[in-house]
Amino acid sequence: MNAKHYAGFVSIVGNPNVGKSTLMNALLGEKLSIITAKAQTTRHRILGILNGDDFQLVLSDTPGVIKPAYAMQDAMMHFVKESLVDADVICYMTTAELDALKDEKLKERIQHTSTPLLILINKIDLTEPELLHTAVEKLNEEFPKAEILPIAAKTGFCIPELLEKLRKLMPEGPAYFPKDQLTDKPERFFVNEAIRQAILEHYSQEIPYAVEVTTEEFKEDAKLIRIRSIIQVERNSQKGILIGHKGSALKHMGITARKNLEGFFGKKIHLELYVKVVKNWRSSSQQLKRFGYSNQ
Ligand SMILES: Nc1nc2c(ncn2[C@@H]2O[C@H](COP(=O)(O)OP(=O)(O)OP(=O)(O)O)[C@@H](O)[C@H]2O)c(=O)[nH]1
Ligand SMILES: [Mg+2]
Repeated sequence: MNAKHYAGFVSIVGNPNVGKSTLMNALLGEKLSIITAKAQTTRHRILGILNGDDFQLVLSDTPGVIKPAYAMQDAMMHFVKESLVDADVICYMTTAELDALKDEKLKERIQHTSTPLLILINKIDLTEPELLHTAVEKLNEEFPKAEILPIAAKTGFCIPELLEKLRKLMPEGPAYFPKDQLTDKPERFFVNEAIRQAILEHYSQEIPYAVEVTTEEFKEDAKLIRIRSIIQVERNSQKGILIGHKGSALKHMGITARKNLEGFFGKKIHLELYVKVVKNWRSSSQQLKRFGYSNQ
Protein backbone atom coordinates (compact mmCIF):
# COMPACT_ATOMS: atom_id res chain seq x y z
CA MET A 1 0.00 0.00 0.00
CA ASN A 2 1.26 3.47 -0.86
CA ALA A 3 0.67 5.33 2.42
CA LYS A 4 0.64 9.11 2.37
CA HIS A 5 3.34 11.03 4.24
CA TYR A 6 3.19 14.60 5.55
CA ALA A 7 6.12 16.85 6.43
CA GLY A 8 6.76 20.51 7.08
CA PHE A 9 8.26 23.30 9.15
CA VAL A 10 6.59 24.95 12.16
CA SER A 11 8.05 28.23 13.37
CA ILE A 12 7.46 29.19 17.00
CA VAL A 13 7.95 32.94 17.49
CA GLY A 14 7.03 35.56 20.07
CA ASN A 15 8.29 37.81 22.84
CA PRO A 16 11.00 36.64 25.26
CA ASN A 17 9.88 34.42 28.12
CA VAL A 18 6.39 33.61 26.79
CA GLY A 19 7.20 29.86 26.77
CA LYS A 20 8.39 29.04 23.23
CA SER A 21 11.06 26.58 24.35
CA THR A 22 8.67 25.00 26.85
CA LEU A 23 6.24 24.43 24.00
CA MET A 24 8.83 22.90 21.72
CA ASN A 25 9.91 20.49 24.45
CA ALA A 26 6.28 19.65 25.28
CA LEU A 27 5.52 18.82 21.64
CA LEU A 28 8.68 16.74 21.34
CA GLY A 29 8.34 15.07 24.74
CA GLU A 30 12.07 15.79 25.20
CA LYS A 31 14.07 18.35 27.16
CA LEU A 32 15.84 19.68 24.10
CA SER A 33 15.84 23.47 24.48
CA ILE A 34 16.89 25.05 27.73
CA ILE A 35 14.18 26.84 29.72
CA THR A 36 14.72 29.43 32.44
CA ALA A 37 12.71 32.14 34.16
CA LYS A 38 14.95 34.77 32.50
CA ALA A 39 14.23 36.51 29.20
CA GLN A 40 16.54 35.87 26.23
CA THR A 41 17.33 32.32 27.25
CA THR A 42 17.28 31.03 23.67
CA ARG A 43 19.86 32.58 21.33
CA HIS A 44 19.65 30.34 18.29
CA ARG A 45 17.12 28.76 15.98
CA ILE A 46 16.97 25.21 17.29
CA LEU A 47 15.22 22.56 15.26
CA GLY A 48 13.26 19.91 17.13
CA ILE A 49 12.16 17.10 14.82
CA LEU A 50 9.01 15.19 15.73
CA ASN A 51 8.69 11.95 13.79
CA GLY A 52 5.67 9.71 13.33
CA ASP A 53 4.98 6.86 10.92
CA ASP A 54 3.27 9.12 8.42
CA PHE A 55 4.56 12.58 9.37
CA GLN A 56 7.58 14.69 10.26
CA LEU A 57 7.10 18.01 12.03
CA VAL A 58 10.21 20.18 11.98
CA LEU A 59 9.73 22.63 14.85
CA SER A 60 11.82 25.78 15.14
CA ASP A 61 12.39 27.17 18.60
CA THR A 62 13.60 30.75 18.18
CA PRO A 63 14.97 33.59 20.33
CA GLY A 64 12.41 35.98 21.85
CA VAL A 65 11.81 39.08 19.75
CA ILE A 66 13.73 42.11 21.02
CA LYS A 67 15.07 45.42 19.73
CA PRO A 68 18.71 44.50 19.07
CA ALA A 69 21.27 46.49 21.05
CA TYR A 70 24.42 44.72 19.82
CA ALA A 71 25.56 42.45 16.99
CA MET A 72 24.74 39.20 18.77
CA GLN A 73 21.13 40.31 19.15
CA ASP A 74 21.04 41.25 15.44
CA ALA A 75 22.02 37.66 14.71
CA MET A 76 19.34 36.37 17.10
CA MET A 77 16.66 38.38 15.28
CA HIS A 78 17.99 37.09 11.97
CA PHE A 79 17.32 33.54 13.23
CA VAL A 80 13.71 34.50 14.02
CA LYS A 81 13.10 35.95 10.55
CA GLU A 82 14.81 33.06 8.83
CA SER A 83 12.47 30.63 10.57
CA LEU A 84 9.46 32.46 9.09
CA VAL A 85 10.75 32.14 5.55
CA ASP A 86 10.49 28.37 5.30
CA ALA A 87 7.54 27.91 7.67
CA ASP A 88 4.50 25.85 6.64
CA VAL A 89 2.78 26.99 9.84
CA ILE A 90 3.61 29.95 12.06
CA CYS A 91 2.86 29.63 15.77
CA TYR A 92 2.83 33.14 17.19
CA MET A 93 3.02 32.75 20.94
CA THR A 94 1.84 35.32 23.46
CA THR A 95 0.29 35.46 26.91
CA ALA A 96 -3.09 37.00 27.78
CA GLU A 97 -1.26 40.18 28.86
CA LEU A 98 -0.60 40.72 25.12
CA ASP A 99 2.67 42.59 25.57
CA ALA A 100 3.47 44.34 22.30
CA LEU A 101 5.94 42.58 20.04
CA LYS A 102 9.21 44.52 20.19
CA ASP A 103 9.44 44.67 16.40
CA GLU A 104 6.44 46.36 14.80
CA LYS A 105 7.50 45.36 11.26
CA LEU A 106 7.71 41.73 12.27
CA LYS A 107 4.24 41.92 13.77
CA GLU A 108 2.87 43.34 10.50
CA ARG A 109 4.62 40.58 8.60
CA ILE A 110 2.91 37.98 10.78
CA GLN A 111 -0.44 39.78 10.45
CA HIS A 112 -0.25 39.73 6.67
CA THR A 113 1.37 36.36 6.16
CA SER A 114 -0.14 33.91 3.69
CA THR A 115 1.24 31.03 5.78
CA PRO A 116 -1.27 29.31 8.10
CA LEU A 117 -1.11 31.13 11.43
CA LEU A 118 -1.90 29.80 14.89
CA ILE A 119 -1.89 32.23 17.78
CA LEU A 120 -1.09 30.47 21.01
CA ILE A 121 -2.08 32.22 24.23
CA ASN A 122 0.23 30.47 26.68
CA LYS A 123 0.33 30.22 30.49
CA ILE A 124 -3.45 30.09 30.80
CA ASP A 125 -2.96 28.15 34.02
CA LEU A 126 -2.03 31.59 35.43
CA THR A 127 -4.71 33.57 33.60
CA GLU A 128 -8.05 34.88 34.85
CA PRO A 129 -10.90 33.92 32.47
CA GLU A 130 -11.87 37.60 32.08
CA LEU A 131 -8.40 38.52 30.85
CA LEU A 132 -8.29 35.54 28.50
CA HIS A 133 -11.65 36.52 27.04
CA THR A 134 -10.47 40.09 26.37
CA ALA A 135 -7.22 38.80 24.85
CA VAL A 136 -9.07 36.47 22.44
CA GLU A 137 -11.32 39.33 21.30
CA LYS A 138 -8.41 41.67 20.72
CA LEU A 139 -6.36 39.04 18.86
CA ASN A 140 -9.36 38.20 16.66
CA GLU A 141 -9.46 41.85 15.60
CA GLU A 142 -5.72 42.12 15.06
CA PHE A 143 -5.25 38.75 13.30
CA PRO A 144 -8.56 38.01 11.56
CA LYS A 145 -7.16 35.09 9.54
CA ALA A 146 -5.51 33.31 12.47
CA GLU A 147 -6.78 30.50 14.62
CA ILE A 148 -6.46 31.29 18.31
CA LEU A 149 -5.70 28.57 20.82
CA PRO A 150 -5.27 29.04 24.59
CA ILE A 151 -2.67 26.59 25.94
CA ALA A 152 -0.41 25.92 28.91
CA ALA A 153 2.85 24.48 27.57
CA LYS A 154 4.16 23.80 31.05
CA THR A 155 1.21 21.74 32.26
CA GLY A 156 0.50 20.18 28.85
CA PHE A 157 -2.95 21.75 28.61
CA CYS A 158 -4.17 21.57 24.98
CA ILE A 159 -0.82 20.25 23.71
CA PRO A 160 -2.27 17.04 22.15
CA GLU A 161 -4.94 19.17 20.41
CA LEU A 162 -2.27 21.55 19.12
CA LEU A 163 -0.18 18.64 17.86
CA GLU A 164 -3.17 17.26 15.99
CA LYS A 165 -3.81 20.66 14.37
CA LEU A 166 -0.17 20.96 13.33
CA ARG A 167 -0.19 17.51 11.78
CA LYS A 168 -3.28 18.35 9.78
CA LEU A 169 -1.66 21.54 8.48
CA MET A 170 1.43 19.73 7.15
CA PRO A 171 1.70 19.45 3.38
CA GLU A 172 2.02 16.05 1.80
CA GLY A 173 5.66 15.20 1.10
CA PRO A 174 8.67 13.17 2.14
CA ALA A 175 10.63 13.70 5.37
CA TYR A 176 13.24 16.47 5.40
CA PHE A 177 15.51 14.69 7.88
CA PRO A 178 16.24 11.03 8.67
CA LYS A 179 13.31 9.71 10.73
CA ASP A 180 15.52 8.93 13.75
CA GLN A 181 16.97 12.46 13.95
CA LEU A 182 15.84 14.71 16.84
CA THR A 183 17.59 18.00 16.04
CA ASP A 184 19.90 19.82 13.63
CA LYS A 185 22.36 20.84 16.35
CA PRO A 186 25.43 18.81 17.33
CA GLU A 187 26.06 17.31 20.77
CA ARG A 188 28.44 20.09 21.76
CA PHE A 189 25.77 22.72 21.20
CA PHE A 190 23.66 21.09 23.92
CA VAL A 191 26.67 20.84 26.21
CA ASN A 192 27.14 24.60 25.86
CA GLU A 193 23.43 25.19 26.44
CA ALA A 194 23.30 23.03 29.59
CA ILE A 195 26.17 25.06 31.03
CA ARG A 196 24.57 28.34 29.98
CA GLN A 197 21.36 27.24 31.68
CA ALA A 198 23.28 26.81 34.94
CA ILE A 199 24.83 30.26 34.46
CA LEU A 200 21.39 31.80 33.86
CA GLU A 201 20.18 30.20 37.09
CA HIS A 202 23.20 31.07 39.26
CA TYR A 203 24.08 34.64 38.26
CA SER A 204 22.02 37.80 38.11
CA GLN A 205 21.87 40.95 36.05
CA GLU A 206 24.17 41.18 33.07
CA ILE A 207 26.41 38.17 33.69
CA PRO A 208 24.37 35.52 31.79
CA TYR A 209 24.03 37.89 28.83
CA ALA A 210 27.80 38.53 28.65
CA VAL A 211 28.59 34.82 28.54
CA GLU A 212 29.21 32.44 25.67
CA VAL A 213 30.21 28.82 26.26
CA THR A 214 32.31 26.68 23.95
CA THR A 215 33.33 23.06 24.41
CA GLU A 216 36.91 22.04 23.68
CA GLU A 217 36.67 18.38 24.60
CA PHE A 218 33.88 15.82 24.55
CA LYS A 219 35.12 12.29 25.12
CA GLU A 220 32.60 9.55 25.66
CA ASP A 221 33.21 6.02 26.85
CA ALA A 222 30.83 3.32 28.07
CA LYS A 223 30.27 4.87 31.51
CA LEU A 224 31.46 8.46 31.46
CA ILE A 225 31.63 11.59 29.34
CA ARG A 226 34.61 13.89 29.89
CA ILE A 227 33.82 17.48 29.00
CA ARG A 228 36.09 20.52 29.02
CA SER A 229 34.38 23.82 28.31
CA ILE A 230 35.35 27.47 28.23
CA ILE A 231 33.10 30.24 29.52
CA GLN A 232 33.88 33.43 27.64
CA VAL A 233 32.99 36.76 29.22
CA GLU A 234 33.38 40.28 27.91
CA ARG A 235 35.36 41.89 30.75
CA ASN A 236 37.73 41.09 33.64
CA SER A 237 35.18 42.22 36.22
CA GLN A 238 32.72 39.63 34.89
CA LYS A 239 35.37 36.94 35.12
CA GLY A 240 35.80 37.82 38.80
CA ILE A 241 32.06 37.54 39.50
CA LEU A 242 31.79 34.22 37.65
CA ILE A 243 34.63 32.67 39.60
CA GLY A 244 33.75 34.21 42.98
CA HIS A 245 35.69 34.11 46.24
CA LYS A 246 38.26 31.30 46.01
CA GLY A 247 36.35 29.85 43.08
CA SER A 248 33.22 29.14 45.11
CA ALA A 249 30.70 30.64 42.67
CA LEU A 250 32.13 28.73 39.71
CA LYS A 251 32.18 25.55 41.74
CA HIS A 252 28.50 25.85 42.73
CA MET A 253 27.41 26.67 39.21
CA GLY A 254 29.56 23.80 37.91
CA ILE A 255 27.67 21.33 40.09
CA THR A 256 24.36 22.46 38.57
CA ALA A 257 25.87 22.36 35.07
CA ARG A 258 27.10 18.80 35.65
CA LYS A 259 23.64 17.74 36.84
CA ASN A 260 22.04 19.36 33.79
CA LEU A 261 24.48 17.48 31.56
CA GLU A 262 23.89 14.18 33.34
CA GLY A 263 20.15 14.68 32.85
CA PHE A 264 20.61 15.45 29.17
CA PHE A 265 23.02 12.67 28.28
CA GLY A 266 21.84 10.08 30.83
CA LYS A 267 25.44 9.32 31.78
CA LYS A 268 27.98 10.29 34.42
CA ILE A 269 29.81 13.48 33.49
CA HIS A 270 33.25 14.74 34.37
CA LEU A 271 33.18 18.48 33.78
CA GLU A 272 36.08 20.95 33.69
CA LEU A 273 35.23 24.62 33.34
CA TYR A 274 37.54 27.54 32.53
CA VAL A 275 36.72 31.24 32.35
CA LYS A 276 38.32 33.45 29.72
CA VAL A 277 37.92 37.11 28.78
CA VAL A 278 37.21 37.77 25.11
CA LYS A 279 36.84 41.56 25.01
CA ASN A 280 33.43 42.72 23.73
CA TRP A 281 32.73 39.48 21.88
CA ARG A 282 29.02 40.33 21.56
CA SER A 283 29.90 43.18 19.18
CA SER A 284 32.74 41.51 17.27
CA SER A 285 31.70 39.97 13.97
CA GLN A 286 34.79 37.75 14.01
CA GLN A 287 34.03 36.32 17.45
CA LEU A 288 30.32 35.96 16.66
CA LYS A 289 31.22 33.92 13.60
CA ARG A 290 33.37 31.67 15.78
CA PHE A 291 30.44 31.22 18.19
CA GLY A 292 27.97 30.25 15.45
CA TYR A 293 26.10 33.55 15.03
CA SER A 294 27.39 34.14 11.52
CA ASN A 295 24.18 33.24 9.77
CA GLN A 296 23.43 36.80 8.60
N1 LIG B 1 2.82 28.86 34.59
C1 LIG B 1 3.35 28.59 33.39
N2 LIG B 1 4.64 28.89 33.16
C2 LIG B 1 5.14 28.61 31.94
C3 LIG B 1 4.34 28.04 30.90
N3 LIG B 1 5.13 27.91 29.81
C4 LIG B 1 6.36 28.36 30.15
N4 LIG B 1 6.38 28.79 31.42
C5 LIG B 1 7.51 29.36 32.17
O1 LIG B 1 7.90 30.58 31.57
C6 LIG B 1 9.31 30.78 31.68
C7 LIG B 1 9.92 30.99 30.31
O2 LIG B 1 9.80 29.81 29.54
P1 LIG B 1 10.69 29.56 28.23
O3 LIG B 1 10.14 28.35 27.56
O4 LIG B 1 12.14 29.59 28.56
O5 LIG B 1 10.32 30.86 27.39
P2 LIG B 1 10.89 31.33 25.97
O6 LIG B 1 9.75 31.99 25.26
O7 LIG B 1 11.54 30.19 25.27
O8 LIG B 1 11.96 32.42 26.40
P3 LIG B 1 13.22 33.00 25.55
O9 LIG B 1 14.03 31.85 25.07
O10 LIG B 1 13.95 33.83 26.55
O11 LIG B 1 12.64 33.85 24.46
C8 LIG B 1 9.85 29.52 32.38
O12 LIG B 1 9.98 29.80 33.75
C9 LIG B 1 8.76 28.48 32.12
O13 LIG B 1 8.72 27.47 33.11
C10 LIG B 1 2.97 27.74 31.19
O14 LIG B 1 2.21 27.23 30.37
N5 LIG B 1 2.54 28.04 32.44
MG1 LIG C 1 13.48 29.93 24.66
